[in-house]
Amino acid sequence: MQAEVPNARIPALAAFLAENRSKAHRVMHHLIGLQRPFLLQSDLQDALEQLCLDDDQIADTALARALLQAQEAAINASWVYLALRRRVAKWDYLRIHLETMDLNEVTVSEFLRFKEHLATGGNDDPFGLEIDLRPFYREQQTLSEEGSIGRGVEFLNRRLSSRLFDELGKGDQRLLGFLRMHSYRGHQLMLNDAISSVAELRNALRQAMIPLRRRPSHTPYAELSADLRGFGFEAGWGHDAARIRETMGLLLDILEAPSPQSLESFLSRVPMIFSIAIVSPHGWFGQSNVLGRPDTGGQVVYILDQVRALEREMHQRLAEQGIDIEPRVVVLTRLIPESEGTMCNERLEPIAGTRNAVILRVPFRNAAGEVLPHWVSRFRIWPYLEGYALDAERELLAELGGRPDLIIGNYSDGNLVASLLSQRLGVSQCNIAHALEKTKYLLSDLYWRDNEERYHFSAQFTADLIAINSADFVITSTYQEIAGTDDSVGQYESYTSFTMPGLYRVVSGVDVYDPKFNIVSPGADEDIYFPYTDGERRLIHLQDEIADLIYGGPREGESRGQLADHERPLLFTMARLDRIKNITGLVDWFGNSPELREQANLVVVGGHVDPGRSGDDEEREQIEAMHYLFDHHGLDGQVRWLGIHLEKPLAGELYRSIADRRGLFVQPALFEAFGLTVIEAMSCGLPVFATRYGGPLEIIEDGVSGFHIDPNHGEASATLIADFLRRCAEDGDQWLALSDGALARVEERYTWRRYAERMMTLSRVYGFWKYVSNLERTETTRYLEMFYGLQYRPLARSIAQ
Ligand code: UDP
Ligand code: LCN
Repeated sequence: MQAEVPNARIPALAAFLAENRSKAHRVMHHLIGLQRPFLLQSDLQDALEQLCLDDDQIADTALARALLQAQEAAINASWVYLALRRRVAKWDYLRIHLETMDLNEVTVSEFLRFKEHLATGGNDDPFGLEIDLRPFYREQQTLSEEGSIGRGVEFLNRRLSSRLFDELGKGDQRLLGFLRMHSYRGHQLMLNDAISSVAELRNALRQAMIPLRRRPSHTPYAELSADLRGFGFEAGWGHDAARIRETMGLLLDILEAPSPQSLESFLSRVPMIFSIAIVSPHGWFGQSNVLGRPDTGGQVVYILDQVRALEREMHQRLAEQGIDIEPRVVVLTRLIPESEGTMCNERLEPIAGTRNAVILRVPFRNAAGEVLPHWVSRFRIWPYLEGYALDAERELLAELGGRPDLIIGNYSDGNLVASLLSQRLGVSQCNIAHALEKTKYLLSDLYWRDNEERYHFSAQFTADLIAINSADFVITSTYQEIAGTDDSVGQYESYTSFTMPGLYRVVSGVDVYDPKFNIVSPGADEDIYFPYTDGERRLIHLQDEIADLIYGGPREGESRGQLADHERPLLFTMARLDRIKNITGLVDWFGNSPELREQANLVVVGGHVDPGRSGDDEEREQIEAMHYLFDHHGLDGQVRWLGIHLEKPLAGELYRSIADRRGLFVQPALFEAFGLTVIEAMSCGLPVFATRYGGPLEIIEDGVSGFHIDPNHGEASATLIADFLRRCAEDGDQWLALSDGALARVEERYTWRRYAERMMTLSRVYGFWKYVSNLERTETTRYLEMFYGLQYRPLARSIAQ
């Protein structure tokens, strides 16, 4: 790892403060005058803007530049503490004395302590627990370039291949050991006992290649197996002579001089993954009637599509390697007896569109061991997870007839259960966050106690820290999910340092330069979300139903608003009615914008129109807010709100129908971790205006494949949309260019085919890595076990069951 270059801004800032005391004082005085102990990035920027209006020389000072770099300020009567983010995940902490203008750099621990002091009104604990995982990060194992973040597997391939090379005999020996350990239900694969040393392996490879070269390329493995076995090779090298030759050639290359490419190609062929367990305990997990419910959103769509893609890929790889085994994928979720018309009370449900993947549901039990009948919000499930993990393990082993080869966790709860299962079963663990709650709610760590009753973030953030650090690898949908952007903190990065006063302080919780992070973006089901121009595949029989949904009259308990003018283009949005999705925000912008109201109608699909049908407090609040906005702005003739769940084929056709009418999709979330609806709309060729906070910022190239909007500036967003509609009315090519841009972007980056291919390769490379470097993680595991036992368990147990 290269030594970090010091932040050049700091000496410049010190000099400025010393030489321009009165100017500096003016800035500081303004910040103190805001009378807030904590200022976030946007507050600091607003304050600076204000100051620059009064004095245009401030903008070009070292102090202004430092404030622009600051993500946070903590202020008391004597000091301003600043957290500067020099670049992605590289932070400096400093403090400025308000009278003397002295500047000192402080450690992250000191910075967090100061925050604790302010947040608790001086009641901070000088002996509070400090969590620091830095000593466990091996220097040589971390990336150094921010551009490499999220491409961990490439780094690992390079390291692995050079390690195999450097350590010559030792590295080869490890590879040999790895190849000898593969078997399936007692059947040895790859190598048998005839080969016990690297020299024998090389020799056997050369010997086997001679007859193999003489045989026609398409000679099936069955005709070659007896000869190969004689040399020491079992099934797994390929389904025909050509493939076997290639695989053996790759191994010979590696033994000669390993390169990252040959290592990855070789490992991607090793038959290691026959069964996968995918863990998603909390929600309504099913194939129908579950979407749009609180807690059950994109994660379910993602997992079901993922299962199909992974099973296909596993099947294909096993077939190519000449192994006649049906891969298994099991989605482990919760059995909910009071299933409200869903299949969530069924123990086993086959997954449509797969050969034999299933949903396996295991119930939660209360402290008395009784099955919990009702749904429990994802924010309150922590006390059930340990018992769930044990029950699920038993059922999983019975279902698969053995342990899985990979465990994939989903969301904070699934990742924690995946950690427990992986640890107990000795299986590789992959985490997928979908959304980390920490960055969604401002100051959710510092003021954790205020949110405890409703959200129990203390347990969730603790679980996150444990799961992230125990995972063998982490899949993210975007770069920004890991490390943010130049201006914003990444979701994982936000776990690097934070404090929950009275609980513990984290000075190093996650290292986003760790090669465990990999960006593998999901796609949208291509059978459902295809371009509006694909006439042959269009579901024409749904057109009347869609026209009725959009333009029809009232639907009892399911709709509000009836569109008066049928000629206008449609703005469409669809999401769960969470506060963070900001659908009410969009309706408000629309209501407030005469330009938008003149040019377009708005169609909203989400939630329930009748608050009595919702079992979720936050959703009910949003429903009430929607009704208020309809009344307040008089929207009934211009907004159609459908509180229904659409089956996927109907939703796909709806996106396309909106595109037929030259409409737009709007995703106005205050924060969106990734945003599957954005991908779905784009896959249908529907131009998208989506939030600049979160995944859509990366998915969409502004002005090329959609537009970014700022949900905090509704008026500006409404104007942007209205301007685009006006331009499209004058020149239809503008709409077409955006639509084509969206289609091209999705095809290039967001497909399940690419996802499955990457995922299967990653699991093998990390499996190999785990095998060759297993010992090195023991210390981390022990530390995490302690953290689990002493912090997580009491927090989880304190939540009422
Ligand atoms: N969805 C739906 N009906 C609804 C709301 C959402 O079918 O009423 C689907 C939508 O098509 C998408 C998923 O739910 O596939 C939402 O995923 P996204 O990533 O946009 O948001 P999340 O709900 O996961 O936060
Ligand atoms: C959860 C979210 O909040 C979305 O942004 C993602 O698209 C979804 O999960 C699937 O990963």
